[in-house]
Amino acid sequence: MIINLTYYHVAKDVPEVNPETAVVIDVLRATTTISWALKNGADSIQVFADLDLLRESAIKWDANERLMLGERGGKKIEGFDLGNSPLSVTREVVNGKRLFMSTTNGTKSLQKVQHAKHLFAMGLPNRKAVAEKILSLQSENVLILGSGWEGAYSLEDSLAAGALACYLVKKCDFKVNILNDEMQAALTLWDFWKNDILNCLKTATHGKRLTSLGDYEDDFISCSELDCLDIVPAQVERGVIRAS
Ligand code: 3SL
Repeated sequence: MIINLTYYHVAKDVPEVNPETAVVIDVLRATTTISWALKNGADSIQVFADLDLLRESAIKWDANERLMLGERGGKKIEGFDLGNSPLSVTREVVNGKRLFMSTTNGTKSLQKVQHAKHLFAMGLPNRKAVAEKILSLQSENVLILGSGWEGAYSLEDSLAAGALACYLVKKCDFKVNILNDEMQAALTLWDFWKNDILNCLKTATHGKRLTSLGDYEDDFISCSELDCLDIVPAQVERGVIRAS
């Protein structure tokens, strides 16, 4: 048995094939928010790239059981219930609800690989949980996709891709093949920053963007915490994610 690992840092680079297992990463902050929302009892999260489609779908849902959340350019979308902070998806707010979500980059990455047999969303807090799920599935081909920023590379997603690959290489009883240079570089990046994750997130361009928008210190802390969540957000039907 082998695991072949490939990493793409932006959706447009992903080849038009349906991967067996895909893991989407948006450390700052979509996949961290998704993981915390499910941990805090959200029923499910439906992701959209298009805001009109999101509104059309949300309106059909019982008003007491739905929330619209998301951001554009880091800022909450007007008329939405929540922005995209992992701190906002508390149990009191999300428990039992369907979350209709759209973000600048993360939800687009999730849509890009929505035809994968298994699709998971991962941030640093649930790195171990997702890695253990992959090992239990014995998937031979795992495609890891970062979200970047509007088509550009992001340091923090590559860091998390390296963190996932590092865990798999260490814990896997069988051979792990690193299939592309991006995956190799992500592993090196993880090795460099693994003891200073918070600083890495703040150094990243998107970290600096958030810092310029206001006080995001608690978001940075939440997004940088490693292996503290036992949640595996998994796509259960096209565009709909539940805890598994
Ligand atoms: O780009 C995204 O998908 C977001 O996660 C960005 S933000 O951190 O909410 O600004």
